[in-house]
Amino acid sequence: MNKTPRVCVWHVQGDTYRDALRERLPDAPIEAINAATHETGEAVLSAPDSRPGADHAASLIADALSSAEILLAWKVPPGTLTNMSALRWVQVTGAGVDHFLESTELPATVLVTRSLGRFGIQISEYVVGYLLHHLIGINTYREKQRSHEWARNERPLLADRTVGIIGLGSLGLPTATALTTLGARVLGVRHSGLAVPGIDDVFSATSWRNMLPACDALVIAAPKTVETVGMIDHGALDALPEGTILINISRGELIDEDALLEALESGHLGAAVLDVFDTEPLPEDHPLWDQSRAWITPHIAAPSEIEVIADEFANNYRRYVAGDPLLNAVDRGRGY
Ligand code: OXD
Repeated sequence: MNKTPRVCVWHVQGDTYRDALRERLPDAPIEAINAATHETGEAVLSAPDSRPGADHAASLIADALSSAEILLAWKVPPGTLTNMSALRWVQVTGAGVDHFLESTELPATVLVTRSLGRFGIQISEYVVGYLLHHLIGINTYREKQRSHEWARNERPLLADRTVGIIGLGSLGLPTATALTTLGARVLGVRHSGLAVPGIDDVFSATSWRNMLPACDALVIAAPKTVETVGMIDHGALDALPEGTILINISRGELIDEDALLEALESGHLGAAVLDVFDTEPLPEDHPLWDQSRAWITPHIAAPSEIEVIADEFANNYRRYVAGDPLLNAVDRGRGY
């Protein structure tokens, strides 16, 4: 085992990540390539800083890639991994690793780990925040304030509601806990269907549709896999009660977008809170922007915090060098 395996960071905040990692791992050779955008991961052609003064950025980037045994990245554009012949391990800075697992350029022998960050807390705050916003009617009162109107609405409680959560992993479970703390009844879906303490009823990969008629709100927190793509289809949306609030913090591809638009237009869905989309950024002319029942955020439900991710990576780097099993390793066959 090489005692100081080379690391390449590829990220929109590549330089900041590199500096945070160098503080934690002073002996590790770490270079950064700055990406232009989160969505494409395309590189900004600036040279890795360890060879200042060089003006052949592209060839320096190629060197950084070809010598790196470890990659820390959110997303890299097609053609990148094929230039990383020494690559043995990829740590993704986010929760979802689908874009790496789907890449035909990633050799089967390369280890993939994901980050935990504080994503569980962030997602639970996002979900609870939007649910309370809708139940209290914050937006309605704001509008009434504009016209100096003193008018009361119904005041439904989260504590009287049932929330279904698809995916009871590191994102779904903390959300379930936060909701149960507030008194909501929580149902959940996990592949095995095995019971989870605190969750009223757990459904499996084959029985999950039976949960839908009981849900006042449905949270999609499952990873994107061959099994989950398109699972929220016409049938699933129809099975939800009239007025259900749908929240998607996973991947856009889990929902059939045409079916979603229809369910919003008809008013069958009360609201869809959407942080993720088939295409990101959501194209400017996409009909969801103008759909009044859609609440759109730009993939910010659980942002990666550099200091937290750097701690996680440094911990795993030390384990890698020591030959210990890596934390948060992904089962590439299962897809999460
Ligand atoms: C994700 C993330 O996986 O933002 O979507 O971490």
